[in-house]
Amino acid sequence: IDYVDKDKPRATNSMASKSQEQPLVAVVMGSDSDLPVMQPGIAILKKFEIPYTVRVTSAHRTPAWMAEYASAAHSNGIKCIIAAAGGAAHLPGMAAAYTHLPVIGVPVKPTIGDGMDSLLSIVNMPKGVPVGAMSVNNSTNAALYAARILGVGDAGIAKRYQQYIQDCREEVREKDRRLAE
Ligand code: RP5
Repeated sequence: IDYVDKDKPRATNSMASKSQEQPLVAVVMGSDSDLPVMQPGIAILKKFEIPYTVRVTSAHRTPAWMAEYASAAHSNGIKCIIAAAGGAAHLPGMAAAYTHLPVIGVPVKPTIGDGMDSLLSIVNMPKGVPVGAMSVNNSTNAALYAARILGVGDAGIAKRYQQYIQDCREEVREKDRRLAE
């Protein structure tokens, strides 16, 4: 069976600059049109030196492929899934239904509306199938949350996160100092 959606090409490695090592985070998207929203999060994964992969696994257009990918994620070495989708954003919830791995949802703002439909589609899960839900288009926080999860068992990632916190604090203090001048 060919699970690849021929009308919607997968995000290629060159588009997403896939890391070379065994991926620990899978960034899955409902469409390659979600990729621009996910780029800030991908930049965070790179900054924290977290190996990742980026794939298009649509819950609606390629349901069998989506199920296959989420089902195999754990045995393929993935530790955490970041799932982005817009509109009727079922991908994070469906991915969570097929894996016990933590799934972090990123609601993508659709072309129509403000993204509340995407947010509610992700956050309003039935009891028993938890999905972490970030704010609309906030792939940065999704990646940071993935780093927090992975940092529990990886001293290097934890250390880089602590440095990130320090850098953020210093950045804000610097802004404050400039305003006070
Ligand atoms: C969702 O539909 C995708 O996650 C995307 O946000 C939205 C629109 O997809 P395209 O029509 O741009 O492929 O499934």
